[in-house]
Amino acid sequence: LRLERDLRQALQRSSLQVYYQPKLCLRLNRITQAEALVRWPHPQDGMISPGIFVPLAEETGLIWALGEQVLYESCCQIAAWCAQGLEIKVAVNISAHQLRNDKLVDLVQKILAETQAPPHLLELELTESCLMEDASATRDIMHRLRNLGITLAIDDFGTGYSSLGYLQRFPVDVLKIDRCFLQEITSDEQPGTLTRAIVALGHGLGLHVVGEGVETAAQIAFLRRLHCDFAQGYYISPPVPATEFVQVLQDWQ
Ligand code: G
Ligand code: G
Ligand code: MN
Ligand code: NA
Repeated sequence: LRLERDLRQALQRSSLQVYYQPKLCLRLNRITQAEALVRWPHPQDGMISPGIFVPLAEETGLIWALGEQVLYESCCQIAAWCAQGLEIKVAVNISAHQLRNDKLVDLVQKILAETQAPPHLLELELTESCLMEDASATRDIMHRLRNLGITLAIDDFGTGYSSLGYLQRFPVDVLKIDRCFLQEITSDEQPGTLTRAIVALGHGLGLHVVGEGVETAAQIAFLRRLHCDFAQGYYISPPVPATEFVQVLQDWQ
């Protein structure tokens, strides 16, 4: 209850922060994208993880305000990087609660217009569970979002309980392989059968594929051999504040 009150206050004061985790383009060997990850610097409890307060925000209806602030902040950052001559595509996490509301399309359109962020530099990350409920309404919202010029990714791919059929029914551009699949790759001898299969599946459908949770050189080498498109994880960089992002970008150049 205290946490809910504090979160409400943090949203009123716009005190949530957005960190950016780089994604390495494996073809160019450069950082060209990032995932926006919200952070809450709590006055007493220190930095609180979204793993704790995003579910709270979903239960209390605060997720709409939270999502709006993260989208706005991310689009401002896209525009700020563009002004510095940096084209960084930013992916924002969207929860099922937000996708269910068809005001999401208007919100994204309004924020793109206000911030002047180029739509092709914004991606939304949806989880498989987003696609389970009310398929036709969700598909309609996804088509309208894509008509704004943005792209859509499926996050944590392979951990949902969905049938694979939805990949052909919903308009998606990117698959993000859940980090549990890469964890089994501990040396070059390891098979990584599921990772290999997911990359082939994604490419077969004409999608880009992102390997998540890359923590070792062996894992990134494995993704390169599979011609996976992007790698994301602590081996490349943890999520960092925008002020540190350009340094990480240069370190990888
Ligand atoms: O950053 P971290 O690994 O602690 O994130 C934990 C979870 O919180 C992840 O599943 C991530 O997708 C989710 N998350 C992070 N930022 C946001 C956000 O802005 N909106 C939503 N809906 N989820 C987020
Ligand atoms: O569910 P989602 O994929 O949005 O979650 C992203 C979360 O994964 C972020 O909160 C981030 O802190 C975490 N993360 C990012 N890279 C790594 C990694 O290499 N290993 C692990 N264990 N977690 C990671
Ligand atoms: Mn994500
Ligand atoms: Na993920």
